[in-house]
Amino acid sequence: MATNRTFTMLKPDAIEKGHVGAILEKINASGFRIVAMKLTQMTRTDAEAFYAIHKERPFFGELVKYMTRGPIVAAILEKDNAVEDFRTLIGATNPADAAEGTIRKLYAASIGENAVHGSDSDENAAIEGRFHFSGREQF
Ligand code: FUP
Repeated sequence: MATNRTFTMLKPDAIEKGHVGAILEKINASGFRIVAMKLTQMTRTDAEAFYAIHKERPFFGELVKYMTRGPIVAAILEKDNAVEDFRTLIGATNPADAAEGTIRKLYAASIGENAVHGSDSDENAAIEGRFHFSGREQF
């Protein structure tokens, strides 16, 4: 079923390398509207909870360290078929496998530091949006 919202994070490597402007430009040019957005930094507890599904994986410790080492930009995006279209825009998890022109192909260094997150389902988009944005924000 088509939906209209997804959730993204521009990860610490994207901010460190100064790619925030270019990535947001691409997101806007691809027809997504920014519904909510903030610069924030995840605590270790935040990152462990956000990525709890991966807690048994060998890369979990590195993932938590990476996601907490500096600020991220968290945002809720709106567009028809948002979840699927945003996954297409960012490309494969491993930038080596990502299609030409995708955000990860352009800006990600490796599977471990892949510049951007995109929700993988409508249900997770709602959960992840709530994780980062309290009910106080108006959107
Ligand atoms: P994605 O949905 O494309 O963000 O990818 P996953 O949910 O499978 O993975 C979440 C994050 O875990 C990735 F963005 C980076 C990290 N990861 C690794 O470091 N190594 C792996 O083999 C897989 C994922």
